[in-house]
Order: sequence, then C-alpha cells, then structure tokens
Amino acid sequence: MLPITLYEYRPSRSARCRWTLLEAGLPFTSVDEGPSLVGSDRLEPFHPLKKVPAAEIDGQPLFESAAICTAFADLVPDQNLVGPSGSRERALHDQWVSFTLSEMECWIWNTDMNTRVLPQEKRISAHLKQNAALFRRGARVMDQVLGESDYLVGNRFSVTDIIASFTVQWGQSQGLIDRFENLQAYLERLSQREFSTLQSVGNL
Ligand SMILES: N[C@@H](CCC(=O)N[C@@H](CS)C(=O)NCC(=O)O)C(=O)O
Repeated sequence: MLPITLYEYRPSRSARCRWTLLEAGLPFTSVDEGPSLVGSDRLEPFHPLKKVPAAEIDGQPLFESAAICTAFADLVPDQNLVGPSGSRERALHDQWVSFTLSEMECWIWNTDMNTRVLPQEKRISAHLKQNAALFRRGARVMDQVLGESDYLVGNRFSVTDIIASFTVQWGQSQGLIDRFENLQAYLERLSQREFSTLQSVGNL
C-alpha cells in the first residue's frame, strides 16, 4: 500500500476524500488541525493556495478534492469505485465531475463566499439570485437522470456519487433542492452508507 496523508478539515470538501478512503479501505494518516490548518504554511508544499483538502500520495502532493478522490479510487481497481481509463464508465465519471463542479458547485460556492466566508466589506451580493437560478438549472439535469437510475454512473455506487452528492447536499443547505425529489432521495440513499460523510456538509 502506498503511504497516504490527507490534509483535512472536517466540515469542508475534504469530507469527499475521507469518504473515498474509507470506501476504498485504504489506510491513511490524517492531518486535521481544525480551521487553523486552512491557509497555513503547513499546506504550502501540498496546495499552492494553502487550501484543504490536499493529499500526499507516495511522497507526491495532489490537490483538488475531485482529483484526489479519483486518484484514491484508481488505487483500488478491484473495488470498482471508478471505471478504468478509456472506458465508458470513466468518461461518464469525468462528465459528471465536470458538470458538478462547473454547472453546480461554483454558484453555491460564490453565494457562500459572499454571504458568509469573506469579510463583510469584500462581499458582493449582486449575483446571489443568479447563483441560485444557475445552480437549480444544473440540479434539474441531475435530478432527471436520477429519476431513471439510483446512481450517476452504471447504476451502481461509485466515487462519482461521493463527489456529486457533496455538492447536492451543499445546495440543499442553501434551500435549493426543494423541488427536486430525486436529488432528495439520492442524498437519503447515500447518507445511509456506512462511511458517508454527508453530514459534514453545511458548514464549509
Ligand atoms: N476546488 C477545490 C476547493 C478547495 C477549497 O476552496 N477549500 C476550502 C474549504 S472547503 C478552503 O480551503 N478555503 C480556504 C480559502 O479559500 O482560502 C477543491 O474541491 O478541493
């Protein structure tokens, strides 16, 4: 087994990486020093913006939660958490990860930044309504797909669901999935899993 260290702060996107490691059954060392870790020099060798999550896999740094989760899944091909490179399943994984981050998560992240994260004097509220509408536009697409299938790829649980459900839960915490019954059922289904970290979302 390769040595793995996860730099994490529980109520953050690092919850995706922890969940993946637990599903994969990969042993790892956790560095969690609470909020003081975020932005600290300790993270500099692993993340150029000193953000969490960050990982060190066999002595090599890796950042971006979706990339880290996918790398962990690739380490355990027998667990079927992600399709192999070149497969239809892998292409769908890449599709849904990109969709989740660029058509859904960016809008709610902007809302959080401008309502909670940034200091008052730096907040801009002009886009909040638009953020909600654009998130719902993406969420509607995912809701329709989940009306036909319990999971996003190949109708079985995969790392894609770990990455996407975090964003859906985040949207729920902003009151944005009330109209989407399939997304609500998806969260319910995934939160039943033994290693689910979905309860960490909501206080990013
Ligand atoms: N796209 C990145 C986002 C990482 C990120 O923004 N993490 C937040 C915590 S959830 C953070 O470290 N924020 C501190 C900052 O923005 O300086 C990922 O998915 O890993």
